[in-house]
Amino acid sequence: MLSNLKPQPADKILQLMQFYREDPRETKIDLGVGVYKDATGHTPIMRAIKAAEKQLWDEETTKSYTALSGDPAFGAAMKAMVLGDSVDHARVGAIATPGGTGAVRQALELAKLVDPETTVWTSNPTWPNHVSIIKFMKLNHAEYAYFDEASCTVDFDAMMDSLKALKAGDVVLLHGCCHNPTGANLTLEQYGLVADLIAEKGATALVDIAYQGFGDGLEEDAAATRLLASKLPELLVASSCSKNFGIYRERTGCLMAISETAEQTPVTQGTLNYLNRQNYSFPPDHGARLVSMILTDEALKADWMAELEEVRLGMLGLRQQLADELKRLTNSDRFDFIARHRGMFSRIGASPEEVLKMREDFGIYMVGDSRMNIAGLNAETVPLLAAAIAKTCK
Ligand code: PLP
Ligand code: TYF
Repeated sequence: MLSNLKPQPADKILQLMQFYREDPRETKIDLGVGVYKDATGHTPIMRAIKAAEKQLWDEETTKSYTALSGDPAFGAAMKAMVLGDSVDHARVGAIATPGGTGAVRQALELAKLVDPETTVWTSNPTWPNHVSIIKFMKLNHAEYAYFDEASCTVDFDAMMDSLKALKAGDVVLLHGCCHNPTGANLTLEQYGLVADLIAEKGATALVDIAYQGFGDGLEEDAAATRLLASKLPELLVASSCSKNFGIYRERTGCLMAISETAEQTPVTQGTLNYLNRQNYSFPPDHGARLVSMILTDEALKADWMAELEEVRLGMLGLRQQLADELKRLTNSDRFDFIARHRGMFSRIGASPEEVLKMREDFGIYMVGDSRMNIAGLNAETVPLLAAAIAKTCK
């Protein structure tokens, strides 16, 4: 059997991590994989996570199975954090999943269960794993226009134009905030217009929200998801705790499925539980438990929010510094979009050749589509990056 296997294509982002490690230059700068790093290049464990882990070590009395949905307290805490009071929580089914990726996968499993012929729409571009999972599951895939390469902003007219081709039953995958890989986001008003179109066409929206708290703030970043939840009869939401709680390797995510009525919820919840059982049985608990401990304890939550805010403001400061430096060096406002983008990433509109040249000449590692991780910078490396961009990008 195994001798029949063919090599699979490598993940370009993870491959870049390897290239970076192998580069001996001391001045190299890692702007690749989407992991938060502080000014020293370290990915810290958040204070509230450490505190919750200590408390858990003291208080946890069993490691027995939880429930197929995961701990219901986690689902409740995630509904509150992501959805707020935009919908009656009695309409929301929720399962813990292995990371936000698990939540996306389970959302697509749900769509496939209803209709294996369904078409899933993603933005062009999107996080590459969206497309590879859709294809791996043999679902139909379509793309909607999203990014204007010249201005590095959202081309909203083109987006709406492509979504006119939506059919009833299609699934539209939207980034809830902090679009990956571009950093360019819809305004709340535009999300509202997208929601109206999705409703008119009888399609289903699937929101992937992996960076809540990294853009404009914890509440602000949830605003689009909440608007969609309040406007649409049904909604799927895949939420990740990897970045905003800094618990990447714990694999903590949540899929929420909002039914039109509370009467539907038991069947929706039962189906989510069933999907967990078919795919991996009980979901991981450790990260989910830390998250629900933090979100339900006033002091832990306040400390977590304060640290998350430091992280967010740090990235915004780096954005502004980089945009200012590029304005000075290029004597133009061409790169002003970097300060207007939100989240960890900005796609800066450099060609693959220019990206490679910056890697070879300056040891700057960004993804081939010219996506850079803002958190890979610090106040000292921003001028080096700005100089490299100004020298390399036509
Ligand atoms: N969705 C997007 C757009 C992402 O960038 C990520 C990032 O890692 C995820 C989902 C899921 O992350 P994880 O599975 O590590 O929680
Ligand atoms: O886009 C990123 O960099 C993050 C991390 O297969 C990531 O979302 C990258 C690739 C991958 C899984 C996670």
